[in-house]
Formats: sequence, structure tokens, C-alpha cells
Amino acid sequence: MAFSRNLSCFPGITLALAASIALIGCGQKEEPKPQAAAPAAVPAPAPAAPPPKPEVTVKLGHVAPMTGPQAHLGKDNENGAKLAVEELNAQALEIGGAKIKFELLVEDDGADPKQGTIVAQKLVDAKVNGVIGHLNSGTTIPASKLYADAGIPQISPSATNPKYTQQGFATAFRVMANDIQQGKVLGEFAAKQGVKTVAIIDDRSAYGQGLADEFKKAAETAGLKVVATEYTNDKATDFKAILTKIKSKKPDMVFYGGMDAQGGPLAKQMKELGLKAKFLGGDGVCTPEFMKLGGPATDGHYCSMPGVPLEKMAKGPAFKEKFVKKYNTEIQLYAPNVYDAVMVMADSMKRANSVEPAKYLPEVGKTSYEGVTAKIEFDEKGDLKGGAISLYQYKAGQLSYVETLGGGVVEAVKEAAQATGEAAKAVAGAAVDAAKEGTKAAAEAVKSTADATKAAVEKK
Ligand code: ABU
Repeated sequence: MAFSRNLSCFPGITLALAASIALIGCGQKEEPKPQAAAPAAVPAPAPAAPPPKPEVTVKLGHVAPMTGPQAHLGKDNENGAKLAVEELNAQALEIGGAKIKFELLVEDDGADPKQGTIVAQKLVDAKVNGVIGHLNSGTTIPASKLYADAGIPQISPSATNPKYTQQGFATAFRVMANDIQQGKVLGEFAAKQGVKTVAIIDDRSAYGQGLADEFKKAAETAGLKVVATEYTNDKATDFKAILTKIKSKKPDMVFYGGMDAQGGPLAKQMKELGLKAKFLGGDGVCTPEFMKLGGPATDGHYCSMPGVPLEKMAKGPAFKEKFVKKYNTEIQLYAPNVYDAVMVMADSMKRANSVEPAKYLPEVGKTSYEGVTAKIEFDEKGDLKGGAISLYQYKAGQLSYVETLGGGVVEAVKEAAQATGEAAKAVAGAAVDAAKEGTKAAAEAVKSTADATKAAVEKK
């Protein structure tokens, strides 16, 4: 048997013990029993990589006249929008858990109301997330109903006819002062120039006619006499017939409600016909193109523009520099406003954490955004709060800043006046109390209220 082979070293032991000895060996230490081989370690599975974030393309419609007499303004607007979109895409934004890519869908409405609604419908059918535009009031107003019906937020950078935001559409916003504000400032400015009589021409567009009407109201309120009213259209190039009629009325000033493509030649033809009247127009003529078309005949005339000069805005000079560097051309008119409009829309999407129109629309109305052109906040109608208007004079081919009126400036003056009035009431009240009480303390209250008034007014 196997276990008897070592019994010779343990004489006389029992068989059972021998069996045990045989098992532990003879004179040997017990060797550790070999352990059963541990199963090979199975590496823990690597945590699953998170699924890649979905990519969502946000389609922004952009509409302006890209052809026709205002194509230079349409291109300017498009450049402003493109710049904003490129900057947003460089930020690699994530909204609602998705990587966002903005895409601009550029449409040409030719400044024509009918074409405006055709391209608006096209954008609605393309299910755009928002619309930046249109440039003109005449196209913005009819298109706004289509966007409103589709629930698509629309921010116009430049349509200034008040009707746009008076229709009650929750989707309609604009980022500049409207023509009630602009017309009033222009009428008051005309009166300040010492003119007594004025002739008014408009191009029968929603903008031109609307602004001319507001100017007329304000000019007459300020004591000016309107001696002639004439009309043209936004494709015209020859104004000699209406200017000849106007010349016979000898106005001190000609006000033009319309765009630069007509305003420039009109100013030139005024000079050719020997009209000595000053020319005044709104934002539609406040452009380098107006001076190019009108030449030296534009020198010394005036125009207005919603907002304050870019040079006076914190982010204005940097915007101007990058725009000119990128496009190798000067800003015509609304490019900074378009840039702001795109940024406001994106900012609203970020705050809503959604690019869906129904979800981010409420955030557009709550906007408080430091833009290139203004601090952008909207009133309940969608108009820019506190929109200012600035006046410029054309000088040697440049727009020379004159002054800023309206908007925040007027609000500040009103607030100061109100503060003064309220403080004066408080002083009077304290004086009455002092007289009644006849005490030194009450008299001191008068003095301290008066000091507070002085400080408040000085602060304003
Ligand atoms: N804001 C003047 C040009 C655009 C428009 O309102 O028609």
C-alpha cells in the first residue's frame, strides 16, 4: 500500500498513527498546502462613454432687400447678421443638452410688401426658429402676421413704423426707437434751427409716409408752417417736377421721409434747381450712400438716427473695427442693430434653455441685454425701452454728430424734474410743519430736506 513505504523510521507505532505520520511525512515540516489557483481577475467593465450630445441646427431667417435700390442696405444688414452667427458658432453653445449650430437663411424681399409676405411664408414653411427682419416697415408689418400665426419670434433691426408693434402680436419686437419718437424729435429739431416754413415730401412707403406724418405734427406743434406737401415713390430718380413746385413756395426747409436711394439725388437736384432750403431727413437717409449719391450738395444738411453714435457706446468702437476689418467696407446703417437682434434672440434661447419658438419666446420679452447699440429691453408691446434719437450733419462726406434727444435722455430729464418737484413738495411740507410746531427741530428738518433736494438734483 502506498502509505507503508516510510514506516521504517517509526518502529512500534500503531497502524492508525502510522497512517497519520505517513500523511505528514517523516521528520519534515508541513509544507503549506498549495492553494487552489485563484481565478484570473476579470477587469471591471469601463464605465460606458456618455452618448454623444446631439447636434441641433437653429435656423434663423434673415430678410432684407438684397436687390433693387436698397440692396446696399440689405447687404449691410446681412453682414451684421453673419458676423453675429459666426461669433455664436465659435462659442460652441449647448442649449437644452444639445450642441447648437446657427444657420442663417437669407431671403430677399426687394423692399416690396408682396414679396415680403412670399418670403415670410417660405421661412415659416422652412420651420425657422426665429426671424431677424425685415429691414423695411412696408415689408415687416404684413410679414409679422405670418410669423405671429406660426408662433415664430421676429426681431426687426430697423422697421420704425409704430404700427409694427401696435398690432398686438406677441412675436413682434424691434431694437430701435420708432417713428413717433423720431418724428417728434425731428419736428422739434427743425424748429430749433430757426426755420419758419417747411415743405414735406415722402415716398408713400409705410416708413416714409409714417415718418413724414409724425414730423408734420411735431413741426406744427412747434410753430412751423407747412407750405407744401408732395409725394414720390421708393423707385424714383427724378424729383425736378415736385421740387419746382416746392421752390415757388420758398420754404426754409425741405423734410424728406424716405430712403437714401431717393434722398441723395433729391438733395442734389434741390441744389441744381437753386433751392436754398435746408434738407432734413430720418434714418433712411443717414448713410454714406446718401452722401455718395448727393455729392457736395448734401453738405450742411441734417438727418436723424435712432440710438446714440456707436463711438459713444461701450462696445461700439470694437464692433466697428471688426466689421470694417472683416468686410472691408464701412457700416452703411443698421448692421450693428442686426448684430444685436441676432444676439438678443440667441440670449433668449440660452435663458430658456430651448431653441423651440414657443419655449424661448417668453424670454425675448424679458430681455436685458447690453448690446452694441443700446441696452436692449422691451416694453409690453415689443418696442425698445428708452430709445434715443441722435441728430447728425453731413460735413465733407462724413456724418458729424450734433446731439442726442429723446429716449433715455428725455427719461433722465423727466426723472430729474420729478425728483425736483417731489423734493420741493417735501420742503414745503416740512416748512409748514416747522411753522406749526415752532420748534428748532422742525426748522432743522426743513434744512436737511433742502440739503437732500440739492444733493438729489445735483446727482441727476
Ligand atoms: N427705419 C427706416 C427704414 C426702415 C423702415 O422702417 O422702413
